[in-house]
Amino acid sequence: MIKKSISFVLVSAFCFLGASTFVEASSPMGLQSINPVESAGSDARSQDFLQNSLSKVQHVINAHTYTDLFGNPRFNPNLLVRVNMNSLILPSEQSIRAYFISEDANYQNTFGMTTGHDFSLSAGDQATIFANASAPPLQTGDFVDLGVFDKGTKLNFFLGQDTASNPISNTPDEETVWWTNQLKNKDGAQHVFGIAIPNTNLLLMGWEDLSGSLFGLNGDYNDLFVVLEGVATPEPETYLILATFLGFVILIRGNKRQEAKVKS
Ligand SMILES: [Ca+2]
Ligand SMILES: [Ca+2]
Ligand SMILES: [Ca+2]
Repeated sequence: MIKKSISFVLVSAFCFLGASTFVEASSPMGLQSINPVESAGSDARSQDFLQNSLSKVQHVINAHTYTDLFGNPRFNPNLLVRVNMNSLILPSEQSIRAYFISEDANYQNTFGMTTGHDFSLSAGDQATIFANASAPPLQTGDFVDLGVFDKGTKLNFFLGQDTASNPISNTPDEETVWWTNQLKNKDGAQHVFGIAIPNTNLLLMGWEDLSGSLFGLNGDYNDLFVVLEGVATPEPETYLILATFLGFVILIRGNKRQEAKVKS
């Protein structure tokens, strides 16, 4: 009887401890975490983020979110403010941290990263940042220290679609793993919009978790909002702007030529 109550107390104590520590999905796709997730406000740097930066981040999210015909919010920053997420190259040595902001996703996605030209995910790699990028278990302001990266390092981020809901059966087959480098996506679609938060060293990412064949041009890009701290602002998506501009020029020229033909 005494033994039973002792074990009961032990089990209760264990459950209590379990509830107070962070609950994470176990290694989705066989990947390991880069560093543990730490609670919002648990050090001076993250307190500063909550007090001085979070409102700016939320302002930027709201400023670039509109309601579509079905009443659903869509995050869709225009081309002038989007940064080129395929050129996250560090201009100097940086200590980088990722903050979870929010998610509006039915899937339980995995957020992670690689560096350089490495877009392969193999079991055992230390690649996950938020193994389950869902709230709960995450709360706004929870963060992961990604480490200190050398000048010139190229950062690649990915979102694994629903890989946290059944981590055991998932393998890194990469069919529905979406990268900051659009060319690495099996559906060929862009899955992330990035915006630099003005007057800060913060970069906001808004992710779309559905395959491009399903969302078409109407992704809501709010399936995960993450902020990177310590990443200097990359170039804007100028190549897209330039391409659009050239498209217009060709169109106008083409029309003028046709007009000239009709007149002649
Ligand atoms: Ca969710
Ligand atoms: Ca979506
Ligand atoms: Ca969504």
